[in-house]
Amino acid sequence: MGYESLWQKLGLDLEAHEGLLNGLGKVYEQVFLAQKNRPQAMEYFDQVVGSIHGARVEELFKAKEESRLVVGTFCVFVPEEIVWAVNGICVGLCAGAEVGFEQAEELLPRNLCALIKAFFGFKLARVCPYVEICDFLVGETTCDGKKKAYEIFNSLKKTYVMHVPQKKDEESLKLWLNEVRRFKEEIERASGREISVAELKEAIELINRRREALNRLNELRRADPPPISGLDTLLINQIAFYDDPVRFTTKVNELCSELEERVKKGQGVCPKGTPRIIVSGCPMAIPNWKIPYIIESAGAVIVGEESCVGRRNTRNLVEVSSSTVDGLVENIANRYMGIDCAIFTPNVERAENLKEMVSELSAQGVVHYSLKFCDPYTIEVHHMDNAVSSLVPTLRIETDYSQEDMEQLRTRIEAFLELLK
Ligand code: BJ8
Repeated sequence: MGYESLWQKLGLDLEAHEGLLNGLGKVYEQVFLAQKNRPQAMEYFDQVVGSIHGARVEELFKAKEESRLVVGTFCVFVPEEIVWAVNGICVGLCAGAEVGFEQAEELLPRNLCALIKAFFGFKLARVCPYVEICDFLVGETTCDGKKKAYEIFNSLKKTYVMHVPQKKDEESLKLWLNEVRRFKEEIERASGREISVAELKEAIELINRRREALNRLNELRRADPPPISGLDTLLINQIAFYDDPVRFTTKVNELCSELEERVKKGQGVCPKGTPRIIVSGCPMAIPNWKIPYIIESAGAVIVGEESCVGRRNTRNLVEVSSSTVDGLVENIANRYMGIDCAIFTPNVERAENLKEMVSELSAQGVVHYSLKFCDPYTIEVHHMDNAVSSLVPTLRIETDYSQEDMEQLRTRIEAFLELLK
């Protein structure tokens, strides 16, 4: 593939890394390439995955040689606009595979969500070039698992932690605004640059454009039949976290133009009348495709993701109407406080947002998805289900990254889809 020397420079375990990429390639073929009626423009996203640890990592490596700051994050609460404003690069890092778990469990309890174990596992097994290339990582005080795990992770890789409040009152917003200001100072210090109004506006517009392109894509899924599968849309949302935002936005818009043509002609990824599902809950980091794969290979189509790797990450844009840096920072803080993550109490907007999605996307069923040991989402299912179960049938799933429960999940999902016929 030609990237070995790069991976070696980054200190990867080449043998383990090769095993990971080979495994990923096989799964990708089975899950994505075997789909029928895929849009032509998916070719770009297939290429991105085909070179998942190659071309983009090389770009980051070159950026570092030009002294650009590269920052890794694990949560959509980190205001990436501030990193882009110093001509830095922000990379979303959450790992979605059972890699290095044995090593991770030497440092962490076994009964911890797979997402946290995976980001430790990828680091400890030395198979993620993105973690290695970052100057530092940014964590957040969201769930207890992540909050406490960052204390340990900091000894493996420098980790700066943002304080995310747990309520949405006025005092919490003040706290959060100060955190965003503190983060801006940290980024300015690390990059050696002071952010100007023009730079911050440009960065806000850059990320707004990416969110708008993803929203355009989501809108197109209202059609019956939808012009694109849930699997492909999830993949695009996953790639959004690490691809170059300008190129990515262009490619998503090109795809949307193709999809608009499909919708006009009544062409879809599945027959008209295919059961339409929304998946709601924990984020699905790349390459976590287990549940969408089961749902779509069982004959339904996913029309929306109520998730951070989905609508939660794109719903709101940052206002650009301010002529001062602090005014723009305030706009950023306001936008991010609108995120309806389950770590908030109460979290009423989330149920409202899910209801809205069900109606806008004409969904016929909701699958509540939680990672095992994720308290915030597993507990919040109660309210979420109360909000939508009178509108459509719902199914609660708790799982992890292992493949052992595949057949059991398939049986439950197939039985659920029978209800929708
Ligand atoms: S804004 S959802 S990305 S915190 S699954 S690690 S919550 S125990 S990922 Fe999240 Fe930010 Fe919220 Fe989104 Fe903890 Fe649950 Fe694990 Fe989770």
